[in-house]
Amino acid sequence: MSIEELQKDLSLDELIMLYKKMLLIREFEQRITKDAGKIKSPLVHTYTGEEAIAVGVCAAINDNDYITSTHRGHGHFIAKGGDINSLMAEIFGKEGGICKGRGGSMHVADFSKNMLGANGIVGAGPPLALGVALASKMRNEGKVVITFFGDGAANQGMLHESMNLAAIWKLPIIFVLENNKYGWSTPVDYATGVKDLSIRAQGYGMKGFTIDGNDITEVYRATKEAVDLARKGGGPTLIECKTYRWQGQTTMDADKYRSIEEKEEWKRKCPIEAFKIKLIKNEIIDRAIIQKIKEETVEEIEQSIKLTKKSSKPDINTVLDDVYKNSMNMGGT
Ligand SMILES: Cc1ncc(C[n+]2csc(CCOP(=O)(O)OP(=O)(O)O)c2C)c(N)n1
Ligand SMILES: [Mg+2]
Repeated sequence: MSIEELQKDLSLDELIMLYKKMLLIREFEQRITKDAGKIKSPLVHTYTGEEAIAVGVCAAINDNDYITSTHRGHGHFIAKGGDINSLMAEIFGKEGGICKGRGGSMHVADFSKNMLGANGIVGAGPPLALGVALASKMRNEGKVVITFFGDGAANQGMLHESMNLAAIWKLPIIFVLENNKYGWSTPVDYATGVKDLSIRAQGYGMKGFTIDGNDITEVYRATKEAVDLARKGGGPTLIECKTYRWQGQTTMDADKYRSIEEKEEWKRKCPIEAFKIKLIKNEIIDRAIIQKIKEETVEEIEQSIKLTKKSSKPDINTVLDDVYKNSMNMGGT
């Protein structure tokens, strides 16, 4: 999709915001990667290289629409409008974190933004999203639900059960498959018998597209089409976004299973650089604006590091607060 076409939907400020958000995700994660040793849980999964997906998808939905995320959830959290100070503090296990330091990187959630949570269980987001989409339909709310998941999760039974139910009940849900070529160290072409995973949509009677997940304009266009269909009662869509993660599976991964050439090839397809070049060509931003955005972004992140350092550790006496719901209050037994 060209920038001119995108401009029919988005203002200049909104286009620049897409660039800023991708950069914020990139810089945020590169900064925490430097401090990874201080994070209590060593399993921090970065989204570096995949930023166009979260930002492009979230630009095509409304604030009151929902998302469910994965173990690689910082990008989804930021793209849905989550506050980076509360994200930073959560990752470092501090009281000021969005889940008061109880969740950590893999369980960030911001219900005030309808970001329903990252999830340490691969493939567990789609069935949760299915329930939310069913509620939206039964209450006639007109809200759509996006569920992000990976190529590894694409082979999980719960995903397929969710796609089947979503299709037969025509639920307003969009399955966003982030195909970064690996499920941990397992290559997708070893684990899967088809070239394009979106073909699986046909087996459930829903629409499916495969797109370049590093091109934010394509991600936006495909999501918009799926959202329009879902809001009209046309049911779910599967969007497969081809992409690549630049870093190891986690900050602890030696990452020996991928060649240097392959990593370099994908770095040349950087989603942020690609969008930046399009914006410059269309005279929407120039070198001075780019520099200013970069400086502001770095400053914002440094401020959040300072706030995180000041935030206290959760008091051990409150360890069970907000973790269990009193079943009597829920009408249970
Ligand atoms: C049910 C389950 N099985 C296995 C794991 C261990 N695990 C964590 S991430 C991961 C790979 C997931 O790959 P993919 O869905 O492609 O997402 P990506 O990490 O590439 O973003 C695995 C196997 C898990 N967390 N949950
Ligand atoms: Mg993967």
